Amino acid sequence: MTRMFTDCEHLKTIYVSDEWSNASLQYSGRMFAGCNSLVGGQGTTYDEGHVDGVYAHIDGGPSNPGYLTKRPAFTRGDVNDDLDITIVDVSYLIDYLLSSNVSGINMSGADCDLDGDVSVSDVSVLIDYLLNGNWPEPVYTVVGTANLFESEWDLNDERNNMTKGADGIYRINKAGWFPEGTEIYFKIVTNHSYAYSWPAESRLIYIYETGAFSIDIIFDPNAPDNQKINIDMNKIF
Ligand SMILES: [Ca+2]
Ligand SMILES: [Ca+2]
Repeated sequence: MTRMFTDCEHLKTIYVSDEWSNASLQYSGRMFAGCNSLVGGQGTTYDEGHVDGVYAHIDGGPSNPGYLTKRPAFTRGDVNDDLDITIVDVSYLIDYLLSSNVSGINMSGADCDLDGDVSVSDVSVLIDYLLNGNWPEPVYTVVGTANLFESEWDLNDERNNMTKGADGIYRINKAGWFPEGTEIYFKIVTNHSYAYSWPAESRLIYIYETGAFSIDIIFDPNAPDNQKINIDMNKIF
């Protein structure tokens, strides 16, 4: 792989799968020489002191820098899985809807409205995205046990839709009186579907002491999975 990417000065990203390894790389002199625009998946930038195959691995950030980027399992809207979102994806999506032939289709990427299903509504969402560069605002709903949420695990109960704040964080407040030992379970779902929902199982709110409580459920869709949900609970009396 000597000089494999030498002077590819416009090359920004090199995608590889999890399977990639540089362990058996023998000849890699100047592999990345002159790749001034290259950036690894964790932000490692080109360094002329590291142009051979030592950096030919998935970027691990400052502690384990590399020039490569792990290929995502899917990219929203990239129906044909070529890492680009274009009008070609619309035609792949329509072909799939007409033929039900999944070959060449990344079904997760094709679910443009994130409702867990590939249907004609994904076509209009994808066309909108291509025209204006934005995906529609998702609807986040808390679904759970009726002791707090009034309905039992109902994906479509509008009363449990969360409200987005100016800070981009979604919130909902619920209140009720509960005897000690009450168990309240919930999940937060996207666009009335479990396809994108947190946490993976469900979250428990356990009432340790009989009383009336005000419970704020706070959701940050951009936080890492284990930090998306916060609960702020106050005993009123
Ligand atoms: Ca594509
Ligand atoms: Ca869909």
